[in-house]
Amino acid sequence: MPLLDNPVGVEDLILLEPLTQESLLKNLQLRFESKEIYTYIGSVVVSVNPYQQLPIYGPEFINKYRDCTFFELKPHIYALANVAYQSLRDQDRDQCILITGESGAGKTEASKLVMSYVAAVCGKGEQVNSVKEQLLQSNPVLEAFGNAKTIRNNNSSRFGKYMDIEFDFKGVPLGGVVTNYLLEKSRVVKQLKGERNFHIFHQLLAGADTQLLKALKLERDPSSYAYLNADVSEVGGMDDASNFRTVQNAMAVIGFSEEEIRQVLEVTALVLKLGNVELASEFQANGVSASGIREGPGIQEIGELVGLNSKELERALCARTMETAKEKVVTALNVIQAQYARDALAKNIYNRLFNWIVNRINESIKVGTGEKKKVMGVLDIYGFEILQDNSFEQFVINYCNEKLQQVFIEITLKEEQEEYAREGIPWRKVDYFDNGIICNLIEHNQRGILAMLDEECLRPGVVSDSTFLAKLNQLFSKHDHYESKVTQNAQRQYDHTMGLSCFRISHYAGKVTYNVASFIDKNNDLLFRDLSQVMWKAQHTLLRSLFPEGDPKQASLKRPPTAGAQFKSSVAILMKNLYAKNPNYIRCIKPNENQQRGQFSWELVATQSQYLGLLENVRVRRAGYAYRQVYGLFLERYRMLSRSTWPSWKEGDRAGVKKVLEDLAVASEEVAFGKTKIFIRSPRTLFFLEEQRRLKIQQLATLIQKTYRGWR
Ligand code: AD9
Ligand code: MG
Repeated sequence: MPLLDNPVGVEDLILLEPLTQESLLKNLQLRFESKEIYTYIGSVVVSVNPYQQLPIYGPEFINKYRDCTFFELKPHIYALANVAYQSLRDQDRDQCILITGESGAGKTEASKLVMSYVAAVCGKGEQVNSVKEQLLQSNPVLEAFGNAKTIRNNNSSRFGKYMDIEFDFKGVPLGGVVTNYLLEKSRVVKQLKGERNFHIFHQLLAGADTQLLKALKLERDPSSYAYLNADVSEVGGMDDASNFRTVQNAMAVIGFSEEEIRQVLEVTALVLKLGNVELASEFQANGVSASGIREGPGIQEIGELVGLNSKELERALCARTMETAKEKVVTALNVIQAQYARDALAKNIYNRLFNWIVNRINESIKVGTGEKKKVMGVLDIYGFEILQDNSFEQFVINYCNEKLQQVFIEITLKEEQEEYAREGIPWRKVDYFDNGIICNLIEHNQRGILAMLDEECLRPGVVSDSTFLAKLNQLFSKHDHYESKVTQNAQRQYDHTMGLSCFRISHYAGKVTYNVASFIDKNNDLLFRDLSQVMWKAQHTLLRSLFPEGDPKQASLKRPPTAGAQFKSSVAILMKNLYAKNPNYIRCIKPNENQQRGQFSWELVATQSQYLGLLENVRVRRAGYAYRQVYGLFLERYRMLSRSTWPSWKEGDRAGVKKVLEDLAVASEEVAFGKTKIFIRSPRTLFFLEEQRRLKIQQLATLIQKTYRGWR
């Protein structure tokens, strides 16, 4: 029977016959329509967002999965979490769980399922429970400050997150470390139509009692604030007021003091109030256009809220001091420049506040350095993005995805093939695309796009986005993965979709056209020194601590690293971290653009399947063997299963393994004998061996007990 005649499709895409993009999608569709949202590719879990609560989670299911091996029950994230946790605990192998997919595909929900599974099965006791609680409660806090309603997802994470959960040698959790990547800070000052600012602003206005609002000098109505989109203050199914209480409570559980919580809210209120600071044009006597703050209570209230001198703030918003070795020159800013400075300040304060919150959480959950730890990393990071207009943010996000694809390729594909070659096992060659060339195009230390961007940002003289583009065009005119209008024209290609200010990269997942407008500015990410100095002078412990460079004693003229350089180095650290661990993959898919249950859009899923490389993943897994072990260890573990090899065997490990497998009647096509290792094709055979071993041990234990009783 063709497997697709099965009304719920196959549970493991490795079993798909025939294997095509079409049959793969059809299988996912069949399963989705039967509410079977999880499907395996070997040990990889593919998850299709159901957009409805399915009765497959919670303690009862956790208990079922914790007692079973991977392929015994239906595919589930719990099964993956179980394998990862057990292998960490019993085999001492650090694990990482990589969750990828596009916005709204279910990554964050998947990461929470993994965390809650692990929390449920690892260790007991009051102290352990308090560690678990702190780890779990970091989610609502990070989501309040880092998530927002977007057109694509009502609870969209606007930052990347990697969390290491750390355990002792028995697998009991000790604590963890959160690393955050690139918060989308432009959202603080502007959102697309139909989108909202970060949840916390709305939660605060809806949930704070009158007294708190008054203390923060805020109005309850979101439409009072220029930084909030008045048309979508509420989101269906989301209770901002009750979430506000959850967040406050979570902060307390994590260990934020009352004072710290109050200060965090004051800084949040400050950002909102900054948005309402109106700037107006003024003309100076010499005809230079300058700006000033329009009269109103706002600036005064800001001063009182965070202990700032409002006159100094006005001066810093409306003028810039240039310092040279010899003198200080103050230039007036026109109203556009002053508005830009105000928004830059608001974005900077919020971004730094977010980083501070992450650090504060880490202070509470971090583990002392002395102990030996086992680690499980969970990565919930933005998937590959192709938007209508792609800018610097998409460029770095897609760069990160190239790097993740590289980890995947190197670990899953390259290592497999190389090992088979080493072991002399026949291998049907699977062609795959090695994306190292694209990673290099972006990240090469001297000649990569990021290096070119930095060079342009630091170069004296007139620098602009177009000089940056010109540089790229010159350097990469012959690169297979780079195109622009200039390189196209040189090759007499006339492509009307390519703008003059754009370049295009052929990523592993598809071509993306980036517009260079504001690349320089976003990469520079500079805040005028006047502003950081005023912030540092605030009589507010938290706000002041966010701007250490404002301290005149600290002020060195050294430039902080650019946004691109920072991102590149944090990606490098992440990669190093991932390479040191055993990877487990969850590939998330969004079934439709409407956040609706039951709708499966074929085209949309097809594109995501391509970005996630699902078909290639199945092909490699099918060509390969799921399990391998050196002969000696394998024989040691299973020789008790054959009378020929138990209790003693003297004819060599390889021959012994052969004997055990023959005696257990394991089909010959299921195994391959390498130079040093035995290879087993399907995990099911391994489970069969494990089960036989378990029964044997039980038998032996009973026998020993009986004998012992007999002695007594
Ligand atoms: V984004 O890149 O942060 O914008 P994610 O994280 O991939 O995105 P998220 O996990 O937030 O998506 O899922 C989006 C919404 O889908 C959730 O708010 C839920 O309403 C819904 N969802 C996701 N997974 C499940 C699930 N397993 N069961 C039920 C789900 N609903
Ligand atoms: Mg998310």
